[in-house]
Amino acid sequence: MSIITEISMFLEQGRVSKTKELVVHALQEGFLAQQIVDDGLLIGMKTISDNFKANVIFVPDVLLSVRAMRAGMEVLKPFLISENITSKGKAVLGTVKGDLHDIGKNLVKMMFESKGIDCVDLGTDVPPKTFVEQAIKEKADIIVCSALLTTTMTVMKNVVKEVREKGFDCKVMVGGAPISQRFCDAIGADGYAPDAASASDMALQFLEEKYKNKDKK
Ligand code: B1M
Repeated sequence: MSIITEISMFLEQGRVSKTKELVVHALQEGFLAQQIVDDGLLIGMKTISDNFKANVIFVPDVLLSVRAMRAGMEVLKPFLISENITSKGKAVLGTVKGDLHDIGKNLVKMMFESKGIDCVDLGTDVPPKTFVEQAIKEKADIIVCSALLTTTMTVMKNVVKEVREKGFDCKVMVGGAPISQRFCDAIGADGYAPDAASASDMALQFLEEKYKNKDKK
């Protein structure tokens, strides 16, 4: 079994120190940090996510795997930053008002950072006004809204409304278990992504498009 597969396996088992130890070894063996994230940590997290949805595993298992993911990412962060030396843009992220679920949002943040996108994390329970005020203050290119509850997903509509009313040049991306492309279209958001990896790919596309013909400020 390759060391990268072992990393996925230990992450799935929620083995925090073992995951961290193997990430260190993988770096020593010459694997790129990005490869360890994509083929090791995120593959493990995808299995966790799938098993969770299928009720094969439960909250404590997820929380342990998330801790293992964080431990691995802590080791990799400096390497990811140096592999992506220049910042590709900035995003403000948060879980919408009334909603305290942050595991998915934190994964999105990690993926963005691993792709060289600076992140300002507003945390959970974030009102629409705060998303927009902070985006303007930080000169962000993208606002990322996460929601896990059918009762809070509607808050995203007000984030879009607030951004458009302020006339601020910024994409609004939405995601989270109850969100769909149809919902994204209905509220006029710029993009929906079903998971953290595709969210970061979409964000990179938006940034490439925005800075194609102009320098980043
Ligand atoms: Co809650 N919870 N929870 N919960 N919780 C759900 C969401 C629920 C589906 C469980 C259920 O009933 N089966 C249900 C919602 C039902 C509904 O609205 N349809 C629910 C409920 C009802 C509640 C409470 C109301 C329970 C209560 O108190 N009666 C309460 C609400 C509190 C609040 O927020 N105000 C509550 C509380 C909690 C805990 C605090 C115990 C805990 C959260 C801990 C934390 O986040 N720090 C918790 C948890 C852990 C869950 C489940 C079990 C797991 C969620 C999770 O972390 N998944 C969840 C059941 C489930 O999903 N099967 C459930 C793993 C995570 C990696 O996936 O967040 O979906 P996810 O992120 C994915 C994608 O969605 C995507 O990327 C990630 C994968 O790469 N993504 C984005 C997420 N955000 C994105 C943003 C993007 C793009 C992609 O932007 C572009």
